[in-house]
Amino acid sequence: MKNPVRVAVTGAAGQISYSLLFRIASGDMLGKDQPVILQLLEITPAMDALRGVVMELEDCAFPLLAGVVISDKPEEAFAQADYALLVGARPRGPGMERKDLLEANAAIFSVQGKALNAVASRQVKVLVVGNPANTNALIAQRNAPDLDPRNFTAMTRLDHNRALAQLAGKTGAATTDIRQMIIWGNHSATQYPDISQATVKGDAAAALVPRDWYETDFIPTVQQRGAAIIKARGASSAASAAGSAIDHIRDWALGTPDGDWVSMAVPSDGSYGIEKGLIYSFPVTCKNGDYTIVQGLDIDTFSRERMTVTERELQEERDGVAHLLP
Ligand code: NAX
Repeated sequence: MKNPVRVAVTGAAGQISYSLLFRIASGDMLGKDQPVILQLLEITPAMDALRGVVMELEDCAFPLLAGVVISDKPEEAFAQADYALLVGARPRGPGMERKDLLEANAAIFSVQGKALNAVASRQVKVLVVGNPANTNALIAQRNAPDLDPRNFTAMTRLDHNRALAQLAGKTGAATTDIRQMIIWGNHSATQYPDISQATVKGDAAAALVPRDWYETDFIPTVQQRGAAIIKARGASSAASAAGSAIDHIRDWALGTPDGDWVSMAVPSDGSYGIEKGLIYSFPVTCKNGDYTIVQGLDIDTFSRERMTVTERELQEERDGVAHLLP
């Protein structure tokens, strides 16, 4: 058996974590031969609820769960962490402006970035799920100058999976028949779900569906799926968000399949003309625990316009918290 790895999860008493923790502990994320130690962070008022979650984790008697640590102090929860899933965030409260939300989260993610910098493994892989995820990841990254900036990522895998499901439904295919889906940009309603490179059973997806469906149905449905789930369920996506976080870390750690790629929001290196440094969702392949942005794709005018809209939104979010970035 391998040595256990340390997986820190924030917002551990929340609804996404209620699905996520059990799947990590069962081996869905890092493999059925990889023991894990869960290091769970919550705010002080949620520590009792978190103790209840830990009781349930114990009661599952997961063979791979080598330990559980709980804390309301980031320096304890992130100590020597190999993976950090930053799920907890401040939700938008009544009367809160977008700017207030950005600032409240900037405060949380700057503290957590500093703590990761101080105590996490030097190779820690960070996934930010808590919204606004891309900008929260940027804030954490900037506050962790001693860690590899490339190891700070944000989640657009849920959007990627939603796009696969919509295209599969329309073409009568299975999601596993589809390759090379892309989500560009921000995890928000400006994201650009792009099927121009996608194939379904080897055929170009764009030739299989009406252009009008793609532009006026597929794109807005994927962009607005989170809101549709809140409307139907009375609560935001949780199990699907947890599943996508599992997919994101699993593929980053263990690799993407040959001939396919996934979408991850990662620090832009200037690829496709996207401003360097923004945490922007690109198509990436993963191998040996590292990711590479897919290069050389043709970008037509339709795509370029949408890629720029979501880039601008990320620039605005960043400029809104610029005074809090070191
Ligand atoms: P919940 O409100 O159920 O849980 C969040 C938990 O985080 C709470 O238990 C809270 O006490 C805790 N928390 C708040 N501040 C914290 C801090 N400073 N340190 C540690 N814990 C803290 O929300 P949930 O439904 O689990 O969603 C969590 C986040 O994921 C939200 O920001 C949500 O908007 C975001 N989402 C992101 C998605 C993505 O694709 N990137 C999709 C799903 C989800 O909407």
